[in-house]
Amino acid sequence: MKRQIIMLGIALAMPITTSACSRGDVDTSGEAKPAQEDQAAPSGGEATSAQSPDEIAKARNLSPADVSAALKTYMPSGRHDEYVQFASSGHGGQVLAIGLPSMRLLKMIATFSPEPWQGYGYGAKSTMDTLNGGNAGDKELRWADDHHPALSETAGDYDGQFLFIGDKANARVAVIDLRDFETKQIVKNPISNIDHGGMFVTPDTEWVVEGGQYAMPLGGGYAPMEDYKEKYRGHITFWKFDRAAGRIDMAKSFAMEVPPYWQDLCDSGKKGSTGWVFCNSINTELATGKADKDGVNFESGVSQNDMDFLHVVNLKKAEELVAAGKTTEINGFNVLPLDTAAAEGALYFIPEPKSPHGADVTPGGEYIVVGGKLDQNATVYSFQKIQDAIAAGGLDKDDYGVPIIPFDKAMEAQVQLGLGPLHTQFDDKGFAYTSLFLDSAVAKWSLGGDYRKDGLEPWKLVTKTPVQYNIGHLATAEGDTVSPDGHYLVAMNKWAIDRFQNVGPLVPQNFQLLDLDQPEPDKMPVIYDAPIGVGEPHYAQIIKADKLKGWEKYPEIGWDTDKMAKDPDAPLTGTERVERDGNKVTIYMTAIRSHFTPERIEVNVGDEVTLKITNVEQTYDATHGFAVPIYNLNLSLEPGETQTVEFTADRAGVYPFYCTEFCSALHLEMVGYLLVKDTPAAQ
Ligand code: K7E
Ligand code: CUA
Repeated sequence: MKRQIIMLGIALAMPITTSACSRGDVDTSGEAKPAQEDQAAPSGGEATSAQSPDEIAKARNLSPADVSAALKTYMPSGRHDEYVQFASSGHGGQVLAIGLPSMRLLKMIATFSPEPWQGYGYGAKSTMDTLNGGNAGDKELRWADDHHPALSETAGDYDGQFLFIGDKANARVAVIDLRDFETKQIVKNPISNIDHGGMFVTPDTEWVVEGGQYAMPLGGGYAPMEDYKEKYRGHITFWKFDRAAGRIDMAKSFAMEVPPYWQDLCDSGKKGSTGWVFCNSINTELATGKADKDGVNFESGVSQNDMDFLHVVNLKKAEELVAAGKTTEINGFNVLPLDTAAAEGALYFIPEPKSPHGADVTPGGEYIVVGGKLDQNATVYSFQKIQDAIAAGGLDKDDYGVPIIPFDKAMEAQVQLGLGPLHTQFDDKGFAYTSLFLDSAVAKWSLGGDYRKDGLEPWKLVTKTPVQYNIGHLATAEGDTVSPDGHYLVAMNKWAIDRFQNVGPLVPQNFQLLDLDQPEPDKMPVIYDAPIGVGEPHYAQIIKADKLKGWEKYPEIGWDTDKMAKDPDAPLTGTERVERDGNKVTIYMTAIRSHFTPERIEVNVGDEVTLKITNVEQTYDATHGFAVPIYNLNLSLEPGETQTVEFTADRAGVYPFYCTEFCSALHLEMVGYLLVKDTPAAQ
């Protein structure tokens, strides 16, 4: 058994290697391989003057399947996509908005990292405040490894209002307002340095759930790894979301202390299971890594046990305990202690096989599906059975006093899918779709219970589609809500190898679109390959485009994008001026096609300058930029927006500032001069 674990470990680490490794007693029959030289995909075909569809298809070497794929995904100029996929960009630190089915990139929403086009993090005060809100004390954090986007929900359906995304690298959460697609808040988890970047909302978005990951002493202090079992802990953090304010309310949020197993991904209960949260975990072995030549490294240390623990959280109960004051404070943050959570029925465990990853609740909330990275099955738990087992009582406890629900008392089905099942999504016809990392495939399988009114055998593999290559997450349209749409599935593949033109050894990510609207249920062909030039994406959610009600311009001229209200002090046409108070200079400026007012600013070296600027346009898309060389200032001003920048004019000289958006025929003339005189500022 041990050998198998290690061999599978190699297969995991080296997903697409050929015969030289990952053989032995492991079934690698389904292992994906890139196309070899001699069987490489044909070129896209040459440019052709052919005009009829048949002639074009022939000239470009397109099969009938290629032609249908093209017709299913092609979007004529000016026509809008039916869905928008919000995808993480991983350590790119931003969020991608991609139209489906065309797979066109619509926007990369600046989130955790500065982004010049959106004027994010280059002086604009609202953006600096957002980024600085995510600092860890005096550590300015300017990148993130975002994993899981989570759209806000109403009654378990996406409502198109907000998007949350978690930063694995630094245990942070960002809040994006989908009225203007701008990041409004970043919160740093005060008790942990790292998490999984997993974000999951409860069905009405009262809570944004952050699953932890690598255990550490909560609060961030030091403890030797020899004290791992006693002093290291995991957490699941529940961020309270204030929808009216559009912000996470730190004071009403709390974390649940959990054992130092590595909590991984969570999902919220839905419908009947609302009020419960499920998180898979790894490292119930309490492995602490290889400290010397005789030690066991994490890779195999964490893979010893046949079962880890699915964490089952009674969130309603946890809320009651928090309301009753049964919390402690760590770094000023409410923490529900492990022994309290365990003793009071807020936390249970259920064994889950083998290196689990992903916990996904079915649309009706009846079942929880867990993938096992080193398993061949998706394991399905029944919420009702879990409730029955809890009610029956008499449960054994783990070393930390957490009651354990026996596997066979909670398990509904195990569905043999193939190698390396990870994540699961759903459609509107009672099917589930699970990514198979080692198989490099998407598995479609039938749910049971009330989902099976069509006479099909329940809990059975229906079909698999190979993807290129080694899929991590997948997303179906609204596929983790109470009412999935089906239609499309995006496979988010970890490797792309030979699928695109070579651009050097760092290879684009490959999102593949699969068509779920085939007449035969055992067909789900890949109909589009979209190279993603930032990485590494993890999860994505796909929302019906008509649920998004983004603004075309800000509602009033002089809009404060942080407060989402008119700034009473905003410069407006006719109120432009320069005010001086000692060495403090305040400039009230406007921008309109094609000039700034004022367009000549004179200050003394050492002056402290506050510049407020309003784009007074009300025309859709009439954005102006404001860039000052050398001072590292760069704003993007959408119609109606007011921004503030503060800087010290500490370098004398002449600095032509200009508009960075080609806004009109006289855009090049949209310029002004910042003159910093070498006369020292008044004190
Ligand atoms: Cu990449 Cu959701 Cu962080 Cu799986 S996770 S792949
Ligand atoms: Cu405004 Cu160019």
